[in-house]
Amino acid sequence: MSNTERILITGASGQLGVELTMHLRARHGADNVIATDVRDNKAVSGTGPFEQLDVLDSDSLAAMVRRHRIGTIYHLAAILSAKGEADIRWTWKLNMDGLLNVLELARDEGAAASTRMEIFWPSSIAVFGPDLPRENTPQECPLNPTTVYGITKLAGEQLCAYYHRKFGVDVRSLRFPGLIGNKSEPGGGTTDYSVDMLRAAAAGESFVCPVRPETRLPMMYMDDAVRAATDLMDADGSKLRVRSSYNITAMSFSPKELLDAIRAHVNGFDVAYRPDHRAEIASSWPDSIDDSAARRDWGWEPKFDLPDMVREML
Ligand code: AKB
Repeated sequence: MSNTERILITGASGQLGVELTMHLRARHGADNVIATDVRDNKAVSGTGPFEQLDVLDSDSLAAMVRRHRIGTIYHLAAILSAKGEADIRWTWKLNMDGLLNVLELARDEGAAASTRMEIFWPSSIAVFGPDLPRENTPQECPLNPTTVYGITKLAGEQLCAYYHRKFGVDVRSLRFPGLIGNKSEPGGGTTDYSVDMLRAAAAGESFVCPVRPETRLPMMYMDDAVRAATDLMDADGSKLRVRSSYNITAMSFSPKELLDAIRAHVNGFDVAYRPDHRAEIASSWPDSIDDSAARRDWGWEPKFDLPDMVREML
């Protein structure tokens, strides 16, 4: 990697950010991966360069990109589905203006420099609404999200496609399902119940689940999520036919199915169900999604299923 190709990660202290930062540092060298966030997390600030950055501050973002000679941005900073419902205006502002700042910067840098900047931006299964086939939800379908988070992801997908089409910005995106990992805390998502249930089981505690026992959702173990993001960024751009965001998935399960899988390892683990607003969000999302476009265009294939994931987590 040359020093004009350093990587910048926004939202690096978050659930995906921590694991992606660790992976990219192992691959490219710690000094070539600049982790940024509004809050410090020792898992990233203790393992390489960390700078405090608010993605709404476009001048600081641009200065940082020029100072570190950044060639690739993984723009992860966002508010997730469950938390987003508590502050609509803030969720819209952070999720949309943050992405717009990154896309505008990539457009300006692309016009000024001989090499183009590359952007990764995560979308989500939250773009889907309850009007769709719940099984094997297709890549192309009417999108009617039920949360402000889902609305920002849908608008963001369209912005990505627009900046690619109109200005040639090389922005690539995945519709992540629920992500499950054990190196960093999730925060504010509907699918976080799965990580919380696994943590309770590992700690020998009981668990109160906010999602109904039979509601199935698409999910993915963090190693697969990190590999999906980096494989997409490594892919030949001319083969990428989806410039909004690719469906990807690895497994689907309900809280009841997760409980059964945990009980194969932890005897007597106890779960009570107390559905709240997260249950409504969860039941508006697909059971499973069709990721054949990602498999076709850049060879996506998950490695972890439900039993593998539970074994790794516990
Ligand atoms: C959430 O639950 O909000 C996220 C997501 C599926 O985008 N994990």
